[in-house]
Formats: sequence, C-alpha cells, structure tokens
Amino acid sequence: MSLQLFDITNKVALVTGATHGLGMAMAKGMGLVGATIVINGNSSQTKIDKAVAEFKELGITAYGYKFDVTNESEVKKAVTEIENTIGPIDILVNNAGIIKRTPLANMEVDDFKEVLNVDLVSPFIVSKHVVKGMISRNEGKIINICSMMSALGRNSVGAYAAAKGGLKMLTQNMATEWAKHNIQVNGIGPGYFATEQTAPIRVNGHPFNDFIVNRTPAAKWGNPDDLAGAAIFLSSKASDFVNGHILYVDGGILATIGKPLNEK
Ligand code: GCO
Repeated sequence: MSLQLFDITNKVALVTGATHGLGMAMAKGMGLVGATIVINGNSSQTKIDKAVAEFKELGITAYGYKFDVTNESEVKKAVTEIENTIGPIDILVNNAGIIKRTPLANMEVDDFKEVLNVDLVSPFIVSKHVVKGMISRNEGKIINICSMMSALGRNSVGAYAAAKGGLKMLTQNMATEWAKHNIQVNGIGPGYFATEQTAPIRVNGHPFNDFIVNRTPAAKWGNPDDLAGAAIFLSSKASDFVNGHILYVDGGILATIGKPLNEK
C-alpha cells in the first residue's frame, strides 16, 4: 500500500460554488496535492477571477467558469467547453448551494422552490452532463456536499433540510446506477463550519453559537480546511470501493445526543 492511493495529481476536478467558503477550501486542498482545479461560480466574473488568482498564487493549476448550475443549457455548454479545453472531468464536487432561514409556516413557496432548485436539482443537472464522459471512460468520482441537515432537522431551515436530505438519497441513487461504470458517488456532510454562510449565526453571544459549541463533542466550529482530507479521500483510488456513503465531517455531532448546556 502506498500514498499513491490518495494521489489525485493532474486529475481534473470541477468544484461548483468554489469562489468562497467550503467549496473553495475543498478545491484548494485538492489543488495543493496536485489536482487541476476548475472552479465554478455564478456571482461575478471578478469574484471568479479573484479566486483563480488566489489558487494560482498557491501554485495550483486553476481555471474559472461562470455558469448557473440550475440552467441545463449553461451547464451543458460549460461542461463541453471544460472537457474540450482542459480535459475530461475526473472529479465532480457538487458544492454550490444556498440557504434561506425562515420558519416553514412563513416561507414563500417560491423561496422553498429556489432552495430545492439550487441545492438538489442542480447537482442532478451537473452530474447528468459530467457523468456521460465518466461512463464513456468507465471511471469517475462524484462528491455531493450534503449537510447535518441530510440527517437532522432544525428550526427555520426546512427547505434546506428537504434539499440536503434529498441530496443524500440522490447520492445513493447515483451510486446505485453508476457504480457498475467504476464511478464512485459519495457525499460529504459538513458539520458546523466557520464560513460566510454561517456568519449570521456564529457571532459571539449569539445563542446558536453557544449551542453549536456545546452540541459538538469537539467543542468548536469547524475550520473549512478540515474538509480537504475527506475531499481528497473521496476523489482518490483510496475510495474505489466506497459507494453511496455520506462521510460526515462534523466534530462528532451525529455521534451524540448532546449534553446539558451547563455541562462542560
Ligand atoms: C444552519 C447552518 C447549517 C450549516 C450546515 C450544517 O443554519 O443550520 O447554516 O445549515 O451550514 O449545512 O451541515
């Protein structure tokens, strides 16, 4: 056995929503061990270019593509362009996602649908167009970024939980259909990480901040860099017989019922 098991040198990895946050951290981690990184964003070309420049400063071979992951014609065009100019996509990380924190009883249907569209339908759209090449090459890795909300509910994130719960099952179904083509489809379930997305509920003194630190056996918010290892593992030969698995990187949250708030 050797470290080659984890070698993803020169593999082309498309990471959606990777101009910031967890997507950027996973893409950076994969790039630092030699993968060619293709990041996607839909916010602004400036933000994409800035992220690519950051990767290149680290010595990572990186490219940026602006397209809307919910728009199938944009996805199809981008995947074709990436594969024609950079090379076959060996690894796909479906990370792009949004969250709307609203109690279900007050949530607008359109807002609910938007969360499902970005967080659940877009991984299907992007995977559908990337997997064609993987099937033809009889090889590929797809990683869907799930969530604690793939397994647990929480007040005010019902649409997000529905999407991420669905993404867990979509991951299992993709694995069911594509494993025979030597394509491993798995998920990563991040716990609570210090990112822009969680900034509003992470401020010192915010009740949720204290709750998470108490609810997490590791007693802290995760550092986005903590996800790189899981991404590299699920992108490499080391996971060639792992299919439909959600790898939770959560500091132990799902391992425990928790403890009283006043218990240290
Ligand atoms: C929230 C958080 C979570 C985390 C993550 C947990 O409002 O509960 O934003 O959704 O971001 O998804 O896995």
